[in-house]
Amino acid sequence: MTTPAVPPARTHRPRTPDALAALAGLAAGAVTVGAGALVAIVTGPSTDPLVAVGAAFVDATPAWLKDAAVRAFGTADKLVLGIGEALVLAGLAAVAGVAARRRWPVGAVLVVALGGVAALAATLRPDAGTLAPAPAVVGTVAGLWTLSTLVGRLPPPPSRVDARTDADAVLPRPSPDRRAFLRLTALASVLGVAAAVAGRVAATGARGAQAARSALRLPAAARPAPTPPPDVQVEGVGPWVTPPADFYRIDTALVVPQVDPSGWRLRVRGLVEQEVVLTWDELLASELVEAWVTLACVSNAVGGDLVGNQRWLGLPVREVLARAVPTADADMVLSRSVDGFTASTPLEALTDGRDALLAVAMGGAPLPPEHGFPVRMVVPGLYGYVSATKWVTELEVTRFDRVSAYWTQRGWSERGPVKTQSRIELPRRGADITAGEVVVAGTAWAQHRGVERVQVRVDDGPWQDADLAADGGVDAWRQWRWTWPDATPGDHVLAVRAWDPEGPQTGVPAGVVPDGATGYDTLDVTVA
Ligand SMILES: Nc1nc2c(c(=O)[nH]1)N[C@H]1C(S)=C(S)[C@@H](COP(=O)(O)O)O[C@H]1N2
Ligand SMILES: [Mo]
Repeated sequence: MTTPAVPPARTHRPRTPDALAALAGLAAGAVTVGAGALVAIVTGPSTDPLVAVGAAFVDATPAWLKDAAVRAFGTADKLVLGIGEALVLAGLAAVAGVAARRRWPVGAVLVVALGGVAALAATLRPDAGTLAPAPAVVGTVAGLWTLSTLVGRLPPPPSRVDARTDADAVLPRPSPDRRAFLRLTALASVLGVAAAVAGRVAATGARGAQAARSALRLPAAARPAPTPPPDVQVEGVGPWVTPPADFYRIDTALVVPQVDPSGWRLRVRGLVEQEVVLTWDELLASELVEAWVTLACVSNAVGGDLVGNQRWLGLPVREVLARAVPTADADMVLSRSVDGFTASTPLEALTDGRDALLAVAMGGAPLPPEHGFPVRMVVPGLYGYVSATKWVTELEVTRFDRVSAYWTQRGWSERGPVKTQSRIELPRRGADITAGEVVVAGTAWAQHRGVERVQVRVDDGPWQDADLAADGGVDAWRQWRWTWPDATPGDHVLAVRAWDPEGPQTGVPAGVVPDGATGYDTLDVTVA
């Protein structure tokens, strides 16, 4: 490519300054985000303009869209949201740059409007302090200043000058002015991005909570969980105990809340005779119990993997409720997390003797930050969205007819008992299968009721009983195995169903909204 000796043709002239103005807009956008992230180191990660706007977006998400996002992206939904937000912001920043060169007030108003949205979003967060809008305000000021500095170095738009001077004003390619502009723009962009990264790292590294977590020595359980018999595990089926690192993560938190246990409190209030405040030290000094509980997400599709089994250590919720003494008219406990998420749990499920816990440990170690450190709820038999509040700080004893929880306000059912389900894990999808004996196996769950029986069906044949693996407890899932004695060459469809004490799971297909999917998990196989 050669540089034309003659200035570019007329049609190029208006485009070049616009392209440069768009770059100026992008640089100003980067500075805005970076300055905001730096201020958010002080004011808290949830006040970061990008985080605050993303969180407001998440909170405004109706059930069907959340469902679609989880279905399409699984637990990468947050990453996808972040990328989408960055792309939208980049587009708007480029537009602001172009507008600012043509008519400065238009560009400036656009920047201020964007900053205003971020400031408002940060202010409306449930955990917002008085300084919540500060990152957005400081970011907007820094962005405006960057934009005016950069755009001021560009030639004015054609409408402001006559055609002749405009032609002269276009910066020729090798011009020192143009190079200085590009250098300045690049510098602003790099500084902005670096500040954004530094701010994010500093905010999520929140040393208080992390250090406290690594220094933590957990007390022994007053009632340890039974050691599961080795034959809870069927060979080839996913692990009966889900490693914490593989445990599904579902929540609305764009940045993992960093809660320092030394400042943690659980307040029990509402329809109680006596308000109770529980500190971290009091919690650890209590008689803690341990239980195997399989946690499931209401967004888990039939055959899906938003379900996991673990050993939880914690204080039974009924113990703190007993100290508070709920009044006779109460029928629900609204648990609330530091980030404002709420779940509505029937009071009965917390007091009927099941192992509903204020859990502090998972698999013998303090809760991982993304699974609720320092304290979360775990209630056997209920989907996570109505029971498993992570980073929990408040229990409001109340009534279903008075308040509704986070997901109920967005179209999900106010109650969410786990539906009996089963899935096929062997043969693996796409595996080569030869005629003769074929092992079919998988997992079934009916938390707090228990899996009584699992059956497999080949094509339109009769349901046949599978062997159940050892029972690891009524609140945990159960593996199963069936030997298909005479798989014949050709295409077949395998289906599975589990039974709880009330009978077989329903085969009627239903989606996850509003209270969990139903239907049989099936597997298409080709036998060679
Ligand atoms: N604070 C908070 N707790 C929460 C949620 C949330 O969005 N915020 N999501 C709930 C949902 S929908 C589920 S399924 C479980 C998932 O817990 P896990 O991420 O530890 O698997 O957490 C529950 N607790
Ligand atoms: Mo969930």
